[in-house]
Amino acid sequence: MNEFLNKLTSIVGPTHVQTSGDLSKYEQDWRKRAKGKALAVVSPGNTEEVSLIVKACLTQNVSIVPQGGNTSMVVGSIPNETGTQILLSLQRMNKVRTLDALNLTMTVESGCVLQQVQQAAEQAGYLFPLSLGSQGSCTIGGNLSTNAGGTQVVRYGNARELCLGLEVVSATGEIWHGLSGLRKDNTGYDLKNLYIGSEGTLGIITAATLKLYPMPAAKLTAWAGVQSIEQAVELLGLAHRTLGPALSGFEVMGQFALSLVDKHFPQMNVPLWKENPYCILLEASDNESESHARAQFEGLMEKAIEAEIITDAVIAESLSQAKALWLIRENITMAQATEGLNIKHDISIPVSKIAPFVLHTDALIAKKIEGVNIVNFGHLGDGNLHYNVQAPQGVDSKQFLIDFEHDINTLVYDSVMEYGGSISAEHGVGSLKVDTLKDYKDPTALVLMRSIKRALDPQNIFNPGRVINSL
Ligand code: FAD
Ligand code: 2HG
Ligand code: ZN
Repeated sequence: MNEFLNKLTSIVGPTHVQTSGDLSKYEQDWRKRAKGKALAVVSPGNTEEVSLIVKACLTQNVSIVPQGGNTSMVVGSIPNETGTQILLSLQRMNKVRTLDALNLTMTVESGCVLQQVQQAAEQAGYLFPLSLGSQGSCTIGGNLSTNAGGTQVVRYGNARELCLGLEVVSATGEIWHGLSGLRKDNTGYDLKNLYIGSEGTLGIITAATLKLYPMPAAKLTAWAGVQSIEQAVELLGLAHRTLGPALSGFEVMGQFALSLVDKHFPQMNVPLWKENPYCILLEASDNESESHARAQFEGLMEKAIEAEIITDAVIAESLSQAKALWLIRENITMAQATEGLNIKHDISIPVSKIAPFVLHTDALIAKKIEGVNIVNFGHLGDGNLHYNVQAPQGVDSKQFLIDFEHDINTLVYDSVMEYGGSISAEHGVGSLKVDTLKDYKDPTALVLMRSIKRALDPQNIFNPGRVINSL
């Protein structure tokens, strides 16, 4: 093994192969659901180094766990406990390579932090719309590998839809130069879309060409209270009809989720939560003007109040007020983490079935566990709920997971299937949902997925055991 580590050192330099000291930021997932042990943490500085590392690992049959910002929700980016895998951190590969204003694209290395990509686009006068609560730490490589969603999908699509080309190191260590900025290219199988969403199991993404958009002339943000999940869905329909393509964000937040923000971040002054079972955060992005956007937005709110869909609303009057409203939404995850572990479900349901799903599933869970709390919030505009289940007041959250995680998962995912949904909308499968996927994914799809894995990674060198665990 020493010879192998020397080989890695000769590729990336001695300071970029770590085998001792505190490596917990690479070896432990942020929710502290699992901790692994790496043979070494290796941090390449360019694509050629990644290629040489993969070739070295192939000769020794050492598997590789790629990692960006390690913000995975599903324990996808840490090594297992064996101490035999290398952790490949892409964080040093963080250059913006080019920005092509006429083609509306930028090409960045995969270790660029999402916020850095957004800022580079903004400095050139453009918008890169992918937007997540973790944007200060997650990387674009991680976003593409998980096909991340976030809060702007209703208008711009998820990470897949924002990517035009990739550079990837394959499982033979070859470099696929696929950084095209083309919007049309029908020359065979869509390799880019195989790698996107593959969670590091098929290849290492080293760079990407991303779509840029003109900066909207105006953005408007509102916070509204509704009395039921049915009314939340009704408001979404009205927002689509009134705003058309200007609707750029539509988030739902249940009362218990907001009570956690109020409890752990009282300085945030959460509006309207005490008197409404759900609140909605709406955003419109307009390409015409502030006055046009405001007139349209205020029209929507008036209609919604007249039709008694919403009880009350606050429209942000300044950028800082809008930011403050978004900060409340983005901090629901941290408020949950402060409260203690809960059972997370990142689910997708057709929008038309969201209300019946929530009513049905809420009732089943309440019947099963007295006093249980449901942290229900998420990207309603995309039919994506974070339907998380929290221990009743006074019950230890770790013990709650030991006692109920399996049964609650079965209850929630069975219900998701009944309503035509998916067990992962945006966070992916990682390790946490591998077994669940086997039970809920179409069996033919699983066979095809295994064939793809065997064809592209015959030695099972990339992130083994994630997404699919038996080949
Ligand atoms: P990591 O966690 O490091 O890795 C994720 C997966 O991608 C792993 O399987 C890893 O092996 C693989 N991978 C990473 N980089 C590469 C690469 N270059 N090549 C190949 N494989 C690679 N997710 C959403 O979708 N929407 C949200 O709204 C959202 N909000 C969040 C809010 C908070 C506060 C937090 C903590 C997380 C949130 N997430 C969200 C989850 C997470 O941020 C995303 O999954 C993100 O895309 C992961 O990026 P990362 O760089 O941290 O990847
Ligand atoms: C979000 O939308 C994230 O804020 C996190 O996807 C969801 O905490 C969660 O369950
Ligand atoms: Zn989310």
